[in-house]
Amino acid sequence: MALKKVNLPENFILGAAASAWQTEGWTGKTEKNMNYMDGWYKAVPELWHDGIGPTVAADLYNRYKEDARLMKEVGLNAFRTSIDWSRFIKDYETGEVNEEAVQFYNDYIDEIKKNGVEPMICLEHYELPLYLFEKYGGWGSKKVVDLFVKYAEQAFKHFGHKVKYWFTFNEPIVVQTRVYLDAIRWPYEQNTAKWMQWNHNKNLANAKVVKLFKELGLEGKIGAILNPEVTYPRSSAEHDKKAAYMYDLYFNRVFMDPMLKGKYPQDLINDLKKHNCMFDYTEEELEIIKNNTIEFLGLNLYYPHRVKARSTAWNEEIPFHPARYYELFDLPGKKMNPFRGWEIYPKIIYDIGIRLKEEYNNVEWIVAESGMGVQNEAQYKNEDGQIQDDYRIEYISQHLYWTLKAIEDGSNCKGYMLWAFMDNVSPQNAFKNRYGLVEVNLEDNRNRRIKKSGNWYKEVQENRSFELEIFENEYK
Ligand code: BGP
Repeated sequence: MALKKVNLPENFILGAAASAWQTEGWTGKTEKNMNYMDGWYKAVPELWHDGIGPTVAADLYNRYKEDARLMKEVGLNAFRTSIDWSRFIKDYETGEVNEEAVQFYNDYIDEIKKNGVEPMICLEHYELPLYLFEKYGGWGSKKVVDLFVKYAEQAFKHFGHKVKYWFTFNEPIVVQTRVYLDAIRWPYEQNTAKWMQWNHNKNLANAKVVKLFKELGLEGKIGAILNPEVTYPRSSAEHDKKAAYMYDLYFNRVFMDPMLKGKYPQDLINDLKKHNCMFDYTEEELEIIKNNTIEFLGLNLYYPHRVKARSTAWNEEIPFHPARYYELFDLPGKKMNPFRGWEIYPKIIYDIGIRLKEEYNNVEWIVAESGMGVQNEAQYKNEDGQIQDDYRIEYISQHLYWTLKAIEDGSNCKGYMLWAFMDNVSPQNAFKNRYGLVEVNLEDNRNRRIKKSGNWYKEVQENRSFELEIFENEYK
C-alpha cells in the first residue's frame, strides 16, 4: 500500500450536480406547477422518509445566492442542475413561459457564473409536469414529446446565450422502470409495453431537441445523461454471459444505441416483438433518431450490476419482464455502502469509459454523477460541529482515480461531477442518505455548513491533484 499522487488533466471539469426538484422547494409554485415527483409525494407522503418530500427541499429557491457562493467555496468549476419544466412553463400546451420563473432561473444562472462556476443545465430530471402526466399519460404520448420540444425552445431562447452545456434528460429510463416495469412507484401500474413506449418516446424527444439545438445554431454542447448499469456476468460461462447480454440490452443499450449510434439494437427489436411489447413508431421518427445523435454524454455511475442465468424457469403467465433472462447475482464479500445498500466498485467508471471508446466511437463524456449517500452524518461531527466525512473523500478519490485511468487509456472523458453539491431530497428516501459536500441542517433551519469533503474538494481543485492509497489489484 502506497500513497499515490494523481494529477488532473488540463481543463478537466471537477464539479458537482443537483436537480431542480430535489433542491428548490415549492416557493413560487402553485397547484398548477406540480411535476411528477411532486405528484408522487402528494399521493403517498407517508411513504417518503420522515414524511419529507420536495415541498421545501433544500430551499434553494430562497437561498441560491448563498448556495452559489458555496459552490465557489467548495471549489467547483462546474455545477449541473435542471430547470423545473413544471415551474418554468406557464401554459404547457402553448409553451408560454412563467415570467417569475424566467427571472429566477436568470438570476440563479447569473449568480453561479458570477462565482466562476460553469452552469450545466438539464431539461428533465423527472420534472415532467403533473398536468401532462394526468392528461396525456406523460411520456407515453407523442403529444408530450412535442410539448417538450416547445419547452426546450423556450429554455434555449432565454438561457442559450449564457449556458454552454445542455442535457435533454437525466436518467431517462428510471421513472418508467420503477412505475411500469417494477410497479414500485406511484401510480404502481405494471405494463411492460408502456415502459417501452416511454423509452422510445424519450429517445425521440431527445433527438428532436438535439435537432432543434442544431437548427438554432446555439453555441455549446447538447447531450443526455444516462445511467448505464455497468453489468458483469457472474462467470465466464455462456449462460451467465447471455444473462448479462440481455440485461445490458434492455437497460443500457435501449438508450445508448439510439442516442449514440442512431439505431435500436436489432436483438432488442426482435425480442420486443416476440413478447408483444414493440412500441409504436414511424419511419420518420426512426430517421429523426438516426440523424440526431448526441455528441456529449453524461453518465451517472454508482454501483455495478451483477447478473447470472436464471436458476428457475420464468413463469410465462405473468407479463413479460426482462428478468425473464436473468437473476441478480449477489457477489460474496463485495464492498458495500451499507446505508444505501449499493456495492462500491470504482472500476465501473473505467470499464464503461473503455467501452465507450471501443463500442461508441469514443464519444466525449463526463461522469455526471458519482457519490456516496450516508445516513446520520451528524454522528461524524467534530467538536466544532463540522462533519468529518473521510469515507466520502476516500470514495471520491477512488472513483476519480479510475476516471483518470480511463482517460490515460484513451477514453474521451472530460470531467467528474459529484452527486451532490449539497444534501438534498432523494426520491422517497428524502433526506435519509446525505450526499453533499455541504451539509443542509434540517434541525437548524436548513442552514448550510461545508463538510470536510468540501474543503478537500477545493484543495483538489486548487492543486489540480490529490493523493490516495491505491490497491490496484483489488480491481483487477
Ligand atoms: C440518481 C439521480 C439523482 C440522485 C441519485 C442518488 O439516480 O439522478 O437524482 O437522487 O441517483 O440516488 P438516491 O437519491 O436514490 O439515493
